[in-house]
Amino acid sequence: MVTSPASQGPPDQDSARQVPVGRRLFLGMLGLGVAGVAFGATVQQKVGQALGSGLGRLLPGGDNFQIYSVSGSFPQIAPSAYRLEVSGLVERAKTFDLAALQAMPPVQLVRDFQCVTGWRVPEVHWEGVRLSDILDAVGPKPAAGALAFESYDGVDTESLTLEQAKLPDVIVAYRMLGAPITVDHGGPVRLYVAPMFGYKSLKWLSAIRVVKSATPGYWEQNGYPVNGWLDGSTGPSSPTGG
Ligand SMILES: Nc1nc2c(c(=O)[nH]1)N[C@H]1C(S)=C(S)[C@@H](COP(=O)(O)O)O[C@H]1N2
Ligand SMILES: [Mo]
Repeated sequence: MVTSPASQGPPDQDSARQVPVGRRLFLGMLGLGVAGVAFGATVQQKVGQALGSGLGRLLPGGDNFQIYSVSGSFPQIAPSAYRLEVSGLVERAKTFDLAALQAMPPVQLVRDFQCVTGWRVPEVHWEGVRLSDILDAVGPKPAAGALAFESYDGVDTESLTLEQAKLPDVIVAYRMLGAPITVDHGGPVRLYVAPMFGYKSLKWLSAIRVVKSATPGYWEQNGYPVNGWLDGSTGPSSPTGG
């Protein structure tokens, strides 16, 4: 599964975990020409430990994700140090810590996770809070039309229109695969945009800026389709064919 041609049989969890993460990452980057994918030895070691920690046994089907980091690093944020800053065109800018997010009404989703490069993980469990609940807490101003997302990695960015952000299956997630989100998967908190391809689900989410209109994110600037909808449609906001 690490080389992930669709023709391969069921992935072997143990051999998958033994493949150095730098290699997994490199494979994921082929064709994009993205720079800065080199890993420091320490990071590789830490990630190796994370991957060897038994994640694959938490769920039937296992953790068949490929691990991505365009910055070449995995930000280590202690849960107690985590902050999500929400600002911009809002009535009440707010900073949420992990406890504040966990005190909000939780939502659970079980969906297939799909990267545009072709790999897919069936029935991944997620838990977090609706982005729409966070928006309700800050009160977008009338001029607000989109959201810009920032990562603790300082490199990856994403965007959604305000309308997309209000969909009930767009969440700020703090659990994934039946456990708190691990560092390699973008923990303590990442975005999970269920109706779109994986690149929209920004890891190590640090800030949400409410803005007037959407600016293409990192992956879109590197050639990924701005249309991130999994079903290839133009989405609920504009009927297919429009
Ligand atoms: N900060 C950050 N978020 C990211 C990425 C990344 O490189 N950096 N890669 C994206 C892509 S292309 C995919 S498919 C998923 C992969 O999630 P995973 O690394 O947990 O498997 O994360 C997305 N979010
Ligand atoms: Mo991806």
